[in-house]
Amino acid sequence: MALLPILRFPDPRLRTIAKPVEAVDDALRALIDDMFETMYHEPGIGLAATQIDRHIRLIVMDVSDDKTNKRVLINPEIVASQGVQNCKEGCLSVPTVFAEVKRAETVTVRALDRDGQSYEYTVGGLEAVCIQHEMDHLDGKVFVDYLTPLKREMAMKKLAKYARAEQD
Ligand code: GNR
Ligand code: NI
Repeated sequence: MALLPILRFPDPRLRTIAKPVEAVDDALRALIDDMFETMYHEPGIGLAATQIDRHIRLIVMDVSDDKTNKRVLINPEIVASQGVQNCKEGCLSVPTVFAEVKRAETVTVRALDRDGQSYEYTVGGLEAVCIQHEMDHLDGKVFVDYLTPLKREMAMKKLAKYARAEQD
């Protein structure tokens, strides 16, 4: 197991469109384990492969606070969505910045699990937000893209200040 470095916005590699996973094998499962370890360590509720500079359609998630809701989504597709919700989002690639984003209230997602089996489920609330946030990463999108130019500018400044403070 290993902790993986997380790309930081505005790293251009976060703009990469991820390619479908071709084989769900032991090498992929080792990567999944490392992604869970990294996500729990941060801590975060989700992590897309894009964020660790692996440009394949792979997401790990756990919105519980006791590690009881582990989810692996390989080649995920949103097959239905309903309603609207606003949620204050954060991102491990954009530390210290939190902002409201409008998302679907519930989503039905189809994906492969860590054994390569297809499954489908419908969720709402924070888990639905997280799925949409992570799937955006796979398409090269970051939640700050949805902010108004002014809020985005403020986010960029806060991030730059944080990066400087980290260096000293
Ligand atoms: O840890 C995370 N928390 C979070 C909170 C609200 C909405 C989305 C998220 S996802 C984020 C982890 C992350 O950056 N995933 O890409
Ligand atoms: Ni994120």
